[in-house]
Amino acid sequence: MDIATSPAPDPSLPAWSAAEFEAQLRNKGRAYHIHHPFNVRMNGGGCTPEELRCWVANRFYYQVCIPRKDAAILANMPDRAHRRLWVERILDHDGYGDHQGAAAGGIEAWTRLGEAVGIGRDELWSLRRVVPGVRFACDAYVSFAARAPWQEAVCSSLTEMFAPQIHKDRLATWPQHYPWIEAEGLQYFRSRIPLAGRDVEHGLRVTLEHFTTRAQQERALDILQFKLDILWSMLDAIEKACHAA
Ligand code: AHQ
Repeated sequence: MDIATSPAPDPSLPAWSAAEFEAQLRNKGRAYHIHHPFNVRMNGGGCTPEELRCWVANRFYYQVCIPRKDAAILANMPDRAHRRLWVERILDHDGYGDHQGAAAGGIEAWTRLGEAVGIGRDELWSLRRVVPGVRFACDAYVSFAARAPWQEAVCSSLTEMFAPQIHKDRLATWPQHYPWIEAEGLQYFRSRIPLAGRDVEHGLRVTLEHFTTRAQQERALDILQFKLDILWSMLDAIEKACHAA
């Protein structure tokens, strides 16, 4: 599958410098789901416990799709140096070693978030609460990552340039607005802040090195917009389903 692309730019236009290209990528943050009305309402304390449970249960599907998405990219990576960095992302979510405590991985931490908001492990892992729009968006992400050239799939992960702020917002607002959620349940958000920074360092280096002509750089912006749309449409589907909850 391919993504919607903007009309080809004037071929005489020069490529952006690396600094300008990075600024263009970061400027896409205006469409990040931190600005989605549901996210604004959630971090403003406007969600009911049932709406939070609905969000956690639906975002769980995104979380369990991430390591599968990353494994698909890994399979397309010919260079060991890149694979050595990329494989860390899978372990971050699936865990490593004895899979206990911090080594249990992000999916386990999200399961603890589920229990903290009142969803049992079996209920969360059953995926019964995942709504069609969320399943469709996540499956589109995994499908794109598996089929696109690995550098394009890496570029699509760059929404994480904006992720530290959204995690910090939750850590800053949920304890005050949702004191009934035990603090341990928020560990996932705490853990992602340094990991997102590490991911972006590698992802941005690959992107700035691979997309060098103006047309390629415009495609990189389209790829990032595709992923921004995935996150945004997930919240559209969650808002519709959860508000009804
Ligand atoms: O918890 C998140 C995560 O592990 C990742 C990996 C990365 C990717 O490979 O696309 N993106 C991502 C994101 C995570 N959390 C989202 C959130 O709002 O909690 C943000 C999301 C992202 O910005 O892409």
